[in-house]
Amino acid sequence: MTLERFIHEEERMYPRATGAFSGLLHDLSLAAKLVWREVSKAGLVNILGATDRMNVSGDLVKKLDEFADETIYRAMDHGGHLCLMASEENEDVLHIPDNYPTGKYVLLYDPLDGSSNIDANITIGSIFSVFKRTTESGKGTLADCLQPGVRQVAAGYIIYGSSTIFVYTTGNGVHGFTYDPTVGEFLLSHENIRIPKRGKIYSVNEGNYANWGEGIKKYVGYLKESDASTGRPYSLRYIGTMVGDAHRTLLYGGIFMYPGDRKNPEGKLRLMYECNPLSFIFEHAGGRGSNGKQRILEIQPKSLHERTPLFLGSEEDVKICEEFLQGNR
Ligand code: AFP
Repeated sequence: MTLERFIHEEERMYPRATGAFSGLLHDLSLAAKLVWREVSKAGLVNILGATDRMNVSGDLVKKLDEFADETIYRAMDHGGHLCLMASEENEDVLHIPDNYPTGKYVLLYDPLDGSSNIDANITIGSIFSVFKRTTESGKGTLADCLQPGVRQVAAGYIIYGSSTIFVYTTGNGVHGFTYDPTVGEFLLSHENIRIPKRGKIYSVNEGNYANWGEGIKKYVGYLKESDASTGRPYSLRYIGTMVGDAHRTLLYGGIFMYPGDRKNPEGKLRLMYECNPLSFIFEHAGGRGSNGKQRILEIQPKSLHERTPLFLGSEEDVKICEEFLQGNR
């Protein structure tokens, strides 16, 4: 079962579908293949290394980030399905060129997540989030983007790891497709992914411990205590690429966290480009995404690049974490 066929079979469940949504997913899968092609040969061509430009988050932009950013934009700009895009690499919204038609969807994407891992040949990924526009017609506006995550109509990521996997949901289960370069297609490999109710792995940058609040310190202490009945002590795994850490958490269960701390009260991860799409996927796989106080998907965004603390994973693990954060344990 190829990704293409799967998308078309899903479309048949909606007799009134215009095909726009399927077209959009098709364009995204093409963008994923193009990015995969460059990522997989990054060590061979002179594409590794930094450019001299800083992005809006103040990080040094890598050449591969620029390539992925442009590739996704150009794969998506002319299909007539989108009225607007926004990328983690660009401060403002990205309009559809005047010579192309606009459509009813909005795309937000993180073109290359985990870019500081590129030069070490460690797993990286791309993340996307799709909304229906809220404005009636014409060019989209910022308001079309600033919708709470619960209104997403699709979300997904592509993980460029030991193999390349396209994981997405439109609300009918979470499905994963592994890229087979010999046929040039993503093939269904992980149908209807369900995250275990509780896991045995936690994932967090513990180097920030000194700046954490009491709740998160206590929770991580709890995970390290020995108690066979709850699978503790948990193992620690941390890649530093959210897509990689989240993908492992989705398959094996447990919890991935990027808490706020004294230096960065809102943490590091971006609500629109990282936390919303991953929370949408996790919820549709039976998991939970929280900022410690509130469901991530219910946060009303105020700006494109805002950040939020994130606790993402198995339902029971995230609930216990919330209890510690709220001082109830
Ligand atoms: P980069 O794209 O700058 O490597 O950042 C990756 C990321 O946004 C996310 O993918 C990781 O989970 C997180 O940052 C890692 O951040 P720390 O290096 O602070 O642990």
